[in-house]
Amino acid sequence: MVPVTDLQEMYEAMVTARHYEERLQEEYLEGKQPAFDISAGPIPGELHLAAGHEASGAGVCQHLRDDDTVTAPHRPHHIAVAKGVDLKRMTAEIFGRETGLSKGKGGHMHLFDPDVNFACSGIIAEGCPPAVGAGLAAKKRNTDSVAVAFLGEGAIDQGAFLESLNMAAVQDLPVVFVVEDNDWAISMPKERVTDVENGAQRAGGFDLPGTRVDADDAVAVYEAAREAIGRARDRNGPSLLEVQVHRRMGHFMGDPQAYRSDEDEEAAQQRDSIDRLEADLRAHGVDNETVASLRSSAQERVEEAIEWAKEQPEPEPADAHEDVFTNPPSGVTDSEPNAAKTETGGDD
Ligand SMILES: Cc1ncc(C[n+]2csc(CCOP(=O)(O)OP(=O)(O)O)c2C)c(N)n1
Ligand SMILES: [Mg+2]
Repeated sequence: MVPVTDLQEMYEAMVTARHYEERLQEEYLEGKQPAFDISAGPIPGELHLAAGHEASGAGVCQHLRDDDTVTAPHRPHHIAVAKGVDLKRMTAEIFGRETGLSKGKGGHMHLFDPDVNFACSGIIAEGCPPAVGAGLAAKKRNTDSVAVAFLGEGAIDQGAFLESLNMAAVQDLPVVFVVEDNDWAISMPKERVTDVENGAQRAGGFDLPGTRVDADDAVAVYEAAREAIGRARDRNGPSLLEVQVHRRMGHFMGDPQAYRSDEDEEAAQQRDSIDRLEADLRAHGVDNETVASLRSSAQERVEEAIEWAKEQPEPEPADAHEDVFTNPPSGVTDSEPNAAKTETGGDD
């Protein structure tokens, strides 16, 4: 049995994430055309959208508390929304504003919200070792909190992931690894780089349980995640859950997807877990009015966050070298913030 309130909360998280990204797209494209200038407009830099992944974030995070840790990859918005990351400060971060979660220095791939123990990174599989660390901390502190590491199927051959699975298994840690399989790693189809069709099989090599579900059915994701997270919370060890999601868009905004057939893209767009969950809600007796109000309150929240973020101040250039691990290169002073470019020949 799935409590209908859980279904409603998942639906709310999913429509919030979808609408949020639709609005981000509009904001992102401002000023970038006609020749795509990635550094122009209110959201400079890359933007990876997760349309078609929403059921994975919502179905998993529905079982999590604020004190549980989540690490996410470079496509993080649907997971951040479902984990309860502060939407206003997240948006300010994406817009590079001073009141953003990381004072506007991280951008959309580097969102950190210690209030709900959420972090993400643009480095593939990077979230796995910190999730294992959080699981180890929970074990040592003897709490019942858990850690979840989300990653893409393109990361399942990475050492960081495999070593993390091993460490979690050997130490019997409360960690769940959630692989979002959208069949693509940028332009690379999964079958060209990975020997297994079902990534959950990776768990077998570490004597851990592995399950695969399809995100078309958000309720199935919810149920599989309930088992995996319950197992971790009850201190019965780690596990791996692979969720088949669908990449409805390009790898990043502006990706012409010349490598992908129209049929593949259309097939992804036709499979929408949000529509299916809406039908599930109705089957559970939720009326049209309630569904409409969940949608409109999600839209209002998104609008408020975007409006608030756009009014926030830009960071001071002089603060660029604060909150970083290394000192500025020699010769760079607060009064000469661009000197590093001259010295290193670039800003990579
Ligand atoms: C360690 C590392 N190697 C390579 C990259 C470049 N890169 C960025 S996204 C990506 C593909 C990721 O594919 P997947 O894990 O399937 O996630 P998806 O983008 O499909 O959600 C790669 C290779 C990186 N960011 N980090
Ligand atoms: Mg992928």
